Amino acid sequence: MTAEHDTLSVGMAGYAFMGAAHSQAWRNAPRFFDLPLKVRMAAVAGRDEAKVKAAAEQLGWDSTETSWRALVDRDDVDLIDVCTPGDTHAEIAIAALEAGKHVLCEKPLANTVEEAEAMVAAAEKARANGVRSMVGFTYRRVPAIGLARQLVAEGRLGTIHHVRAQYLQDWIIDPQAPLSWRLDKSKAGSGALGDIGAHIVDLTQYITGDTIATVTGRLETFVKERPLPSEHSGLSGTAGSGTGPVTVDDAAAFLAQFRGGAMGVFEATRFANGRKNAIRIEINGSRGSLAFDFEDMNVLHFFDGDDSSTTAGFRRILATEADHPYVAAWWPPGHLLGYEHGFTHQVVDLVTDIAKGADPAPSFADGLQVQRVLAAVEASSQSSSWQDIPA
Ligand code: 4PW
Repeated sequence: MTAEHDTLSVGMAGYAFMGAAHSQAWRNAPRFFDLPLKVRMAAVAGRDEAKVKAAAEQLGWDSTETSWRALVDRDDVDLIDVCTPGDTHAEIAIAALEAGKHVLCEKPLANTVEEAEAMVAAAEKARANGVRSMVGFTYRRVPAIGLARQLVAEGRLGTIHHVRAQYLQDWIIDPQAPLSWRLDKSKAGSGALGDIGAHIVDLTQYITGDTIATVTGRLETFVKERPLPSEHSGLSGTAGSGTGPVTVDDAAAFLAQFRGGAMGVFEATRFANGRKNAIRIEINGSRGSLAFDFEDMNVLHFFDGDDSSTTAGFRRILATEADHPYVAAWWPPGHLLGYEHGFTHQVVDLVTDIAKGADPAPSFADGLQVQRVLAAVEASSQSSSWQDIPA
């Protein structure tokens, strides 16, 4: 921690889409929530000096560095927030943990199981010295998702039989959409599987409190060659001249068996024409069911099997009451929250745990477990077989 022990001083690596989302979270969390520590947005790092300076100005960082290593070396930085592509996660996070800095790392934790294992080992070693780490499965922090988990934990769904989850996007349906880093295996590790499939693996395990034991699936790349990008922005960027091969999956589909006995059906795709960021989850249990869609993220649908059959039906719960997770700090009921609030809630939980000396969740070990599921789906697609995930 900094000279003043009441302040958590943050350094962020990367400043694109995720960097912007994290920046607003570091800025807003102390303004809306009563945090146990002050937050200082000390520095942001990026390779291009002019661009990183402009980003710092726009996103609200006090200073800049042109390498992540310089950020890790700074004495006035207590926490490193890793918002870079997956191929750099392990190197940055491990160096930061070894330097005694807390780490928040974007998902998926790494590009391979081996990298994720090394990150977990570094996190466990650093933990002995009070250093904390967390992986950014942000959608856990949507109030309706928190409510879903609560209902399952209270037994309102009974024994879970079915877990159905889809993450549907369409931002590369145009074959002329450029070959951004998310379509390059050496940078991203995998495609729809790791980028968005990782979220539904984490979310379903989080809501049910169960873990996936075995999977069988298929990966598909519909467009195998794309224009090289002239510029990256948002998810995709703009096309330049020349083309290159797409080295990741455009879509992934898999079946899963949960350890507790539930059957899972999963689908992650960037080719669901018309679906922008639909994270759809439906869970059916012996006592009830619930359903969620991120494109209507303030709502949780709940079917209570104990209701009288004459009036039973899915009820639409608007998860904006003060007693729903995180909501009390924001607006009156019915005044909706959005995509960015999950990132803010993530910062709130992380800062609170750091101050308390508690272990934040999801941990790097949770990130490794998701990575193992992703690797198993990939192996299953290659071998047309079921693949077990170690407990
Ligand atoms: O939630 C998704 C992310 O995890 C976003 O829609 C984009 O895809 C950005 O990264 C992933």
